[in-house]
This record gives sequence, structure tokens and C-alpha cells, in this order.
Amino acid sequence: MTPAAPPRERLRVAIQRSGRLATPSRDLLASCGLTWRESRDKLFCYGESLAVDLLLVRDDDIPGLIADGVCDLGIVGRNVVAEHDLARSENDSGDALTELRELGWGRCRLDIAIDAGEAWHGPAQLAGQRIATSYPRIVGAWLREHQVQADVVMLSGSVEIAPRLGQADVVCDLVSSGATLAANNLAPVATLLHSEAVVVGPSHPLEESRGDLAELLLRRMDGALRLKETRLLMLRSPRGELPAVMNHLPEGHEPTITAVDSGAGGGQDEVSLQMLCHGAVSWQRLEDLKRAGARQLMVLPVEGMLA
Ligand code: PRT
Ligand code: ZN
Repeated sequence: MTPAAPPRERLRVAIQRSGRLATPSRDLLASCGLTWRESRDKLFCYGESLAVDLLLVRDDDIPGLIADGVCDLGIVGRNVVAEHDLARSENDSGDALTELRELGWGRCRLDIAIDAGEAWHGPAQLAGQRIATSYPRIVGAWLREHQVQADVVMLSGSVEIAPRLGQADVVCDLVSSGATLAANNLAPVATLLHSEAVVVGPSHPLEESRGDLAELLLRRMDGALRLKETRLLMLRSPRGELPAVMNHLPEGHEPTITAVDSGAGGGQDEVSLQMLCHGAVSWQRLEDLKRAGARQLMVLPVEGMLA
């Protein structure tokens, strides 16, 4: 009998090797304080600052690697996870993965699109039609939900040109700006899924040391995501104008207001205000603040924060 392999102590995270999610995934992990050494074949990164290694793969392989226990966490589009989960439940081969975090980037929709010149009266219109897609299970489930019988034509790429090539009548594909559909004379008519990049893990809790590492990483991700959206707003205002200025402040934390020492001959009673804002501060907002009496306005990114 072969002895059982010792339990894996290091956490393994699967991310896309190249493609839309590759750089933001790496940037996010780097902003969590991870540093790594990349293998020569660029498929594996050995974590140096924490016992967290990265596996660089095709995005389609990420859910399977987690379900099979080869990796503990993954960063991937919700669309890929949903298709994988449906495949697993159809084959009765394990539970759905757990979506642990939404990352707010890689946003897109999985849409049915029909000829731009055609009117849309609802899903029943698709009966008997051929639908080209790379997401046959999501489309199949949606058709069943709407009790429509149609043929699903699985294509791994170039879905949008399928109607022009005579391979299908309509398509179901990922859409972000909509430019690709428009260029192919197609119009989106129904959304099957709203997607973005997500962190996924297995359906069961991770074993002790890897579980602790996963928690630490997710906590740091939360901090990094919050920071990315946080700005520090600084301004000065005459004390008398402060109520008007306060009316125009963006959403955020309670502002800190301090008296400015006017000893150097300034004379005017002035205050300095600083506050952490949720999200970017628009030019319009700055102009409104200035009109209300504020001056020396400054908006800064925040590098680190520990409450
Ligand atoms: O090689 P690998 O298999 O890893 O990569 P891939 O080619 O399968 O994936 P990739 O890198 O193209 O996309 C990775 C993930 O990004 C997807 O699974 C989605 O979760 C997300 N994403 C976000 C998108 C889009 N936006 C998107 N617009 N994925 C694909 N597209 C394609 C779409 O298929 C269509 O061809 O872009 C075109 C439409 O774009 P618009 O802007 O013209 O509407
Ligand atoms: Zn892919």
C-alpha cells in the first residue's frame, strides 16, 4: 500500500495565466502583500512573503482545480463558475463551489442576442432556433426555466459570427461594451447572468493551516478593495463658510476639522478639513465645494489604512 501523501500546508490559489483577468488578479494579490518567485515555465509562483502559492492556468480550468482539491482558492469570472457548477450537478459529481468575494472588475453580462432588425417578444420566440454559445449548460437551464425547446450549438470562440456563417440563428455570449454585438448586427434581448471576477473556494471548509491562510488572505483582500475605492479629501475653508462646504461633501467617514493657526498675520478664522471618501471625488464635486467657499482642495489616493 502506498503511504498517504502528507497534508499540504501551503495555500494554493489558481489565477488566469493570460487574458482579461490575469493582470488584475496578480495586482490584487500583490496589494495583499504577497510576493512570489515565478517558475521558469511561468505556470507556478512560489509565495515568499506568505505560504501562498499561485497556479497560473486557463480560466476554464480554475473551478475544476478547486473542486478536485488541487487548489484552495481561485479568481475567475462568475460565468465560468456557473457553467462548471451546472456541469457538476448534471453529472452528480460534487457540490457547487462557494463564491467568497465579488471583486468589482471583469464585469460583463451573458446575453441572448438576435438579429438587430428583428423584434423581440420574449423567450418563446427562440423555440426551434439554433443558439450558438460557449455556455451550453447555462443556456440549457434558462431554456428549461422558460419551457422553450431550442438547439444549443456549443462553440468555444467566435460566437458572434455564427449567425453570419449559418451555424446558428441567434447567439448567447458575454457582453461588456456591446460593440462586438453591434459590429455583427446583433442586439442583446435577454440577460441570463450578470458576471464579474469573484474569489471562489470549495464547498467544504479548508483544513486548519490552509484555512487560516485563506482567511488572512481574504481579510487583506477586503482591506485592499476598500482602499482602492478610498480617497483622502483635504481642503481649507473660512469658519463662516463651513456649514455650506459641509453640505457638498461626498459620502465617506466623519470629517476631521481643525483650526488653522492664523498667527502669521492671516487674520481670517480658517479651518482645515480632511475626510476619507468612499469612491472617486468628481470634478463637479470639487467645483461645488469651491463655490461654497472651500479652497486648496486636494484629493489623494490612500496607500494603507489600519483602523
Ligand atoms: O485563455 P483563457 O481560457 O484563460 O481565457 P479566455 O479567452 O477564455 O477568457 P478572457 O480572458 O477573454 O476572459 C476572461 C473573463 O473575463 C471571462 O470569463 C469573463 O468573466 C470576463 N469578461 C469581461 C469577458 C468580457 N468582459 C468580454 N467582453 N470575457 C469575454 N468578453 C468577450 C466576449 O466573449 C465578446 O467576444 O468580449 C467580446 C464582447 O465585448 P464587448 O465589449 O464588445 O461587448
Ligand atoms: Zn477560457
